[in-house]
Formats: sequence, structure tokens, C-alpha cells
Amino acid sequence: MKVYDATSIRNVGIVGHGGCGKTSLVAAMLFDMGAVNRIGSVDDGSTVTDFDPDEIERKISLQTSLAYGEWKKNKINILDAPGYANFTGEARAALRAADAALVVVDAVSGVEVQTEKAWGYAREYGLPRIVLVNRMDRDRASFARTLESIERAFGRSVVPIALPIGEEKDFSGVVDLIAEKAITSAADASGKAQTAEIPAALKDASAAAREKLVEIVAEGNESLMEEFFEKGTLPQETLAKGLKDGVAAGRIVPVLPVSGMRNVGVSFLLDMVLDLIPSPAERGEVVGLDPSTKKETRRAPKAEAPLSAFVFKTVVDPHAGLITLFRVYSGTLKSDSTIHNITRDTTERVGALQLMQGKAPTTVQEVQAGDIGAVAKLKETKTSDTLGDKQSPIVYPAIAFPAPATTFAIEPKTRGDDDKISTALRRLSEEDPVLKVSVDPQTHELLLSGMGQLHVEVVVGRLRKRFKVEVNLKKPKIPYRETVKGAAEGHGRHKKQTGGHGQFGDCKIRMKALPRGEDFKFVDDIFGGSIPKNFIPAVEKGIQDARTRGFLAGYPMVDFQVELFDGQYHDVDSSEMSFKIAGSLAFKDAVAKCRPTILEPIMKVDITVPEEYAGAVMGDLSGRRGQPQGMEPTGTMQTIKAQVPLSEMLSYDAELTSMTGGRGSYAMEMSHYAELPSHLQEKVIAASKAERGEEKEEEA
Ligand SMILES: Nc1nc2c(ncn2[C@@H]2O[C@H](COP(=O)(O)OP(=O)(O)OP(=O)(O)O)[C@@H](O)[C@H]2O)c(=O)[nH]1
Ligand SMILES: [Mg+2]
Repeated sequence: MKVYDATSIRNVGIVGHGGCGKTSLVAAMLFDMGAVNRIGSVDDGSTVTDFDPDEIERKISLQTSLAYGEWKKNKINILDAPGYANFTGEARAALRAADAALVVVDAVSGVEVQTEKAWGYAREYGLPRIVLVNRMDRDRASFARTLESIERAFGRSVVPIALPIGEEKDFSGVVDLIAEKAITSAADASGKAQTAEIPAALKDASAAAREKLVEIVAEGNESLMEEFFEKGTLPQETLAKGLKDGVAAGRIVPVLPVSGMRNVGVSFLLDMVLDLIPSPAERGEVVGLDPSTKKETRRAPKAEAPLSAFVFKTVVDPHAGLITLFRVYSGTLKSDSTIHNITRDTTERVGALQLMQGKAPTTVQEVQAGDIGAVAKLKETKTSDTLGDKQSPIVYPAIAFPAPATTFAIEPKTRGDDDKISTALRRLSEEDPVLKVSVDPQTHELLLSGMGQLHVEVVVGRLRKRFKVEVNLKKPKIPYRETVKGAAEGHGRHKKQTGGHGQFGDCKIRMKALPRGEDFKFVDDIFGGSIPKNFIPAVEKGIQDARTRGFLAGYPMVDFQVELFDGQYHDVDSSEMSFKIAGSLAFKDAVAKCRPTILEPIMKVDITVPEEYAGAVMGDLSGRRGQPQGMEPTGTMQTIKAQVPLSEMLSYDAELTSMTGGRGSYAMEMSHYAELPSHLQEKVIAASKAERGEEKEEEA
């Protein structure tokens, strides 16, 4: 395998809305580059980059995968990211390792929710972009209409660099506006594209489109502007150079039509990847932090520089174990070497280095600055770690993964499988940093949180297939809490006279509500020794124990204060146990007079939907006791902000999908606790009684 240096590599991330044809397009790119000998198809499960059994079964991408090929002596590394909202974390990881984003838009649907998300990520990472209007061969495909939708969403920076020759089933080639020629797909099976004269019917439209392109390119550059005014146009070389600079600066985003499945426009796309996207060398120095001084430091993308590499993904392979995918930013990573994990300050042994063509590895001796590679069996390295040279350390910023929005309680179908599940989930969350596994401290349920129902279901499938454990998913129990609204005194007296030693403890407390979030405060206000000092902690302990068991429905009681102000004791019969019991009796006595109530968790929710659904989503939220907090336009979408009780959001993912035809997404995080409306309190109390009754039966 040839080693490529930083001047002859392009790293592109392919992103866009779910199902817009990214993986099929990658299949065609690989075919045109000669990396595979037939075009893989998503529908029959034969693509290079959708290789996971779940991907093949569901016919969608679930994780970012790598592929590469050689085009005109350069290596093109492709990161094929999933498009579905449930896997946006993967798209972020893909773009983190890329030098440019190919943003794919469907020629029928135009810009969609995840197109805008992907665009936003690419901007955030400062990546040059090319927009591909894909699936041009479909019925009702329209380049002009799709372009309008792209301009509406992304503004005037987008400009076509090619026009389609024919549309729908007649889509047969593209007009290259830079070189002013036609590139048509081959009629034979070779797949080799042919160049030709621009068809007469497209001459005028092409001339007009080229003029627009020339104007936009000249706009950003004074000397080009002068040349443009002088000659009325720009020659091909000048135009190409100006365009490349504009793309690198993010000032211009070229648009071109393509069909991955029919392999039309793909060789032109590969040319444009080479011509317009900066190589790692051209992207220049990369910025990170010196781990000891925390100061900004830089690395040149040169093979001779000290090593630095960033881990953008880890994959669990059934045979090879954990595989680490990395991008080398500087220096050269060599097979069979020892390197440093700078993030964790540990040493790692590197075995055989590999290049990944989907799931198929090719062993290489080294991976140079600018290139992307893989290595199996690193011990401690995780996603977002920086690997490098201990003597000249640098750390690159971690990938900011989105917070999971949907939580399920998970339990084994077979009793006793709990440990197996925990171990398996830990492994799976190493591979998928968006996944969160936790145990609710209050309800003790094992919780699995993901971006949405689909994400969690995929994880459940992996538990079954890879780890042979079957689980049930349930709606998680709501961690309700209890509190009091008033102030009152309470008295607790524990007295028993059975045979020899008696038991005696007596205490009086004042209880009052505290502001939300203050939890619990205990004040010792005993004067004159009515309870001896050594028994006072026992009273507090008794109250602490009682409050965790709650009063109304068994939920922990919070946000109140207890002052212990009086009591009685007996020289012989008093004990810690007696005062603990007295404390809990006083607690119950006081709570009953203090207007106890139930609190529920309220979530902060951001829902992003196309404008036309905003009204319906708002209406639906009010049915969920939601309180709108405002609306913000984001591109052609609206982001609705609201506070909604957690109990109303348990199956929101599925409901939002059906409400918006899969065009909405949402994020959710804990906001605060608020009082549960009284008509719902009765239900919660009844449910908890029923459940505790069942538990007692089970115990008996
Ligand atoms: N007509 C037509 N169909 C296509 C084309 N490209 C892909 N498809 C079909 O569109 C569907 C989705 O294609 P994929 O390549 O999986 O799309 P994707 O963008 O990778 O999907 P995700 O990764 O799951 O977001 C499949 O049924 C493909 O056969 C195309 O150029 N023309
Ligand atoms: Mg895909």
C-alpha cells in the first residue's frame, strides 16, 4: 500500500438528512476510483460503508464508517455518516476528522431538518462545504427547485458549479461550468465518464449560470474583480483558483447535481473534491492545547513533525475487539511502536496499523500526517483522546456529543442477567459515546438513554446479537418527590415496657418548608438538656430514614427544615434506637399537619421542526401541560423552547415522529421540580399503593 503525504490526501465527511443517498453515493465514488469492482447497493446490503448486520437489516446507516480510494494520484478518505437524527453524534465525529463536508440534499425533498443540522456542524468546525443535489434520477427530481430550497436555507454563498443534463429518468450527465464542457455517463458498463460539447439546448442556461459563478468568485477578490471588469469573464484557471480560495474560506459553497445510484456526475464530483477541497497540508496548522500550561499550541501537518493524532471513533469488532479510528494531524504513526495517550497520560502499545475499507482492514507500515487510520487492541484509549509524543505533547479538543433525549428502563428477560447487561452496556457505550447508562438513585432502575427510540432499539438489538442477552424496555418510573407547604410542630414518643429493660424516647420538633432545591436541614435547638447531646444524632437519623420513605406515596421528602426544640429521656430506658423511633414518629406527626404534597420533575425541552409544524407542536405541548418559553427561527426551521413535565415526555420521540413525518427532533434536560397538580396527585398515590401492595405480596 502506497503511503500518501499531506499534500496528496483529501478527507471528506459525507453528511445530510436520513436516506438522501449518502452511502449509495460513496459506493459509486469507490467504484469510479477503482476501489471496488461493482457499485454496492444499500437495498441488497452490498455497500462498503453499511456493513454492520443491523445496518444491512434496517437499510440505514447507524454509524460513521471509513472508505478510501485513489483519484488522479491522490488519496480520498471518505467518512460516511448516518443521516437519521438519532445518530447525529456520529455525524459530529465524522466531521471532526474531515477537512471538508459534502452536504447531500435530496433532489425531490430539498433541504430537511438534518441537512440544516449537518450544515451547522460543518460551520461550527470551520469546514469548507460542497452541496450535492443527489438522486437527480428520481421522479419529480428538480435541480432548480432544490437549489431554491438550498438558497433559502443557506443564503447567497451557495452557487452551482454544474448543471444537470436531463432530469428524472433522463438525468445523464452534468455541464461543468468551470471548464465549459459536458460530462456524460457511459452508455456501456465501464462506468467511465465521457467529455463532450455542451448540448445546444443547455448553452444559454450554462452561460448564464457561469456568469453568476464568475461574479460571485470575483466579488471576494479585488484583482479578480479587475480582471473580470476588463474581460467581462474569467478564464478557466483563474476561475478555478478563485473558487478554491472562496471555498476554503467558507465564502462560497459550490452546488452540483449527482446520482449515486446511477453513477451520474460522480467522476465530476471526485474532480471537484480534488480541485476545490484543501488537502491537510493546505488546511495548515492545527490548534490544540499544551496539557501542562493549558496554552494554545500548534502543529504543522508534516510527516517529520512530532506525532499527534486524534481518536474520533472506536468500534467494537466481534473478532478483532476494540478498533480505534484516528486521524494523524502531525508526524508519522508507525506500526509496532509505543506511543503516549496524552489525554490520559498513559503509554499505549501500537500493533499493526490499518486502513479501513468499510470493515475490511489493509495493514500498513505507517500512517502519515493528514491521513486516517485504524489500530486494534489499544488498552485505555477512548473516543476524543489525543495520541502523541510524550516529549512534545498537544491535546485536541474533545468532540462535543449531543445529550441523549430519550430514556428507557431496561430489565433482563431472564432473572439474574443483570450483571451481564451492565457489562454489555458498558462495552456498547464505549463504542457509542452518546449512549448513557445509569442507575436511578431513587427508583433503582437501570436506565438506558439515547437520542431516540430507534437509537435505544438498535442497542437492544446489539445486546441480543453480540452479547446474547434479552431485555425488556419499559417506560422509566418517574422520580417523584414529596415536600411540605406549611409549618407545624410534631411530637414523637416511643415507650415500651416489656420485661426487664424498657425503651423510652420523646422529642418535639418544628417543621417548615424550605425553598426548592434546599433538600433538608436539621437544627438542634435543645436548651437545658431535655434530650442528652449523645441522643440528638439518633433523632436526626430517625427523621432522615423516615423522609427517604416519604409520607404520601413513598417518594423521598425534600426541601424542609426540622428544628428539634424539646423532649424527654429516661436514665435507664433511653437508647439510640428509642430516639430514632421517636424522631420518625415526630416527623410523621408534623408532616401530616404541614400540607404535604408531591413534586414532579420538569424538563427543559428544545424541539426543532419545519415551520409548518410549529403550530401543531405548540398545541400538542399544551396538552402535555407544557409551558412555552419562546420560539427561535433556525434556518427554515423553528426551535420551540418549553418546559414540560417528564411524565408527559416518555414516548415523545415516537409521537413527534408521527406528528411531523420524521422531520422533527428534540433535546431535553432536567430543569427543576414543581408541584404536581392535585388531580394527578391522587393517581400517583394510588399507583404507588398498588405497587407497594404487590411488592409485599411478592415478599410474602
Ligand atoms: N433513485 C435513486 N435512489 C437512490 C439513489 N441513491 C440512493 N438511493 C436509494 O435511497 C435509499 C437510501 O439510500 P442510502 O444510500 O442508504 O442513503 P443514506 O443517505 O446513506 O441513508 P442514511 O445513512 O441512513 O441516512 C436506498 O433505498 C437507495 O437505493 C439515487 O441516486 N437515485
Ligand atoms: Mg448511509
